[in-house]
Amino acid sequence: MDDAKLNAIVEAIVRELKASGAVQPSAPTAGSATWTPPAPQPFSAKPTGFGGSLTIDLPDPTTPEARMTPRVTNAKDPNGVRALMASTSARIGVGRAGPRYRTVSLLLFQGDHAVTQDALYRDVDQRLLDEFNLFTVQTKVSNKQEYLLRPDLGRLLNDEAKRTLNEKCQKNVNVQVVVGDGLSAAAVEANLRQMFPVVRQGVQSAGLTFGTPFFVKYARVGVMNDIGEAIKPDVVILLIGERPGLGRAESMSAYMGYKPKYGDTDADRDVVCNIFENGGTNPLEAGAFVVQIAQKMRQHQASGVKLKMAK
Ligand code: B12
Repeated sequence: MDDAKLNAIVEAIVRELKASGAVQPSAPTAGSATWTPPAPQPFSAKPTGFGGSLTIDLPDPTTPEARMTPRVTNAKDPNGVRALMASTSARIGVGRAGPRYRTVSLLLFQGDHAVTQDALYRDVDQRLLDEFNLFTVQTKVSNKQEYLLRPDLGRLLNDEAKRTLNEKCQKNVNVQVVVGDGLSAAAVEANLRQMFPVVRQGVQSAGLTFGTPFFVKYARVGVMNDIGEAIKPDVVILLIGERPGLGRAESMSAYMGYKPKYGDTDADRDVVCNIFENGGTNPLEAGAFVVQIAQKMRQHQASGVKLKMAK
C-alpha cells in the first residue's frame, strides 16, 4: 500500500474517532495531510500525542469493565445481552460498525494478541527456575522460530541433555516432575510458585520418591518419552505452558504418563489442563489432583486410555 492510500485511511479513521468524540482536536488543524505516524512509545494511560496534531484519549479497552460493556446498539433485550456476556469470556455482544468491528473491539483484539505473542516468544524467568533449583536442559530445537516450525524436534532431548540427566538425576524414582516452557512462559511463571511445592510435598507425604526436578527449554509434550527412557521413573509429571488464547496466557497444563517410553502417544498420557487462578483449575488444587492421579497410575500400572479402562 502506498503512503497516499495509508494517509487516506488514517485520516478517515481519525475523522470517525473525532465524530464519536473519542478524539479531541488540538492546534494545528486535525487530520491534516501532513500526518506522520507517531514514534513507538511505552503504553501510557495518559492521553498521548497523535502526530503532534491531535490528542487521543481512548479508554483502555482491556479493563474488565470495558470487556463487559455491551456494545450492541438498540438491543431488544439489553439485560439478556449483559447476562450472556457475564456467562462467558467469549467475545460476544460487541456490536459492529457497518460490517466491521468497532474500533474498541479491534484494539482489544490487538492488545490481547500482543499478550499471546509475548507469552509465546519470551523465555521463562531464570530467577523462578533458580528458586526451585531447576537446572535447564534443551530439546533438539535451537531457537523459538524452530520451536514453532518443528514440533517433532521439541519432543526429543538433545545429546547434551541426555548426558546431563544421566549425571544429575536420581534414577528409578516414583515420580519425576519436569517443567517445560511449552507455548507460554507466562503460564509457568503464573503457576509454578503455587503448584510445584504442593506436588513435591504431596509426593513425599504419600511416601513416594521425588526425582531431581529440572526444566526443559523448547519442550513439547512428547519429550516425556525421552525423559522416561533417561530416568526410568514410574510417573512423569510435565508442567508446561499451554497454547495461549487471546488475552489468556497464564494457563498451564500437567501432562502425565506411566513409565513413558519411546513410541508412547497421547493415548498413553493424561492431562490436567487450564491451570490458573481465578477461573481455571486452581494451581493448589491441581497440585493435589496430579499427586492423586500419579498414585492411581502406580496402582494400576497404567496411564491414558489404559488407565481409564482399568478404573
Ligand atoms: C492444541 C490442542 C490439541 C491439538 C494438538 C495438536 C498439536 N500438535 O498441537 C489437537 C487438535 C490435535 C487436539 C486433539 C485432542 N484434544 Co486437545 N487441546 C489442544 C489445546 C488447545 C492446547 C494444548 C497445548 O497447548 N499443549 C501444550 C503444548 C506445548 O503441547 P504440544 O506438545 O505442542 O502438543 C501436544 C498436546 O497439545 C497434546 N494434546 C492435545 N490435546 C490433548 C488431549 C489429551 C487428553 C492429551 C493426553 C494430550 C493432548 O497433543 C499434542 C501432541 O502431542 C488444549 C487446550 C488447553 N487448554 O490446554 C486442548 C486439550 C488439551 N485437548 C483436549 C482433548 C479432549 C483432545 C482430544 C482427546 C479431543 C478428541 N476427542 O479427539 C484430542 C486428542 C489429542 C491427541 N493428541 O491424542 C482437552 C483435554 C481435556 C482433558 N482434561 O482430558 C483440552 C484441555 C481441551 C478442552 N478444554 O477440552 N488437541
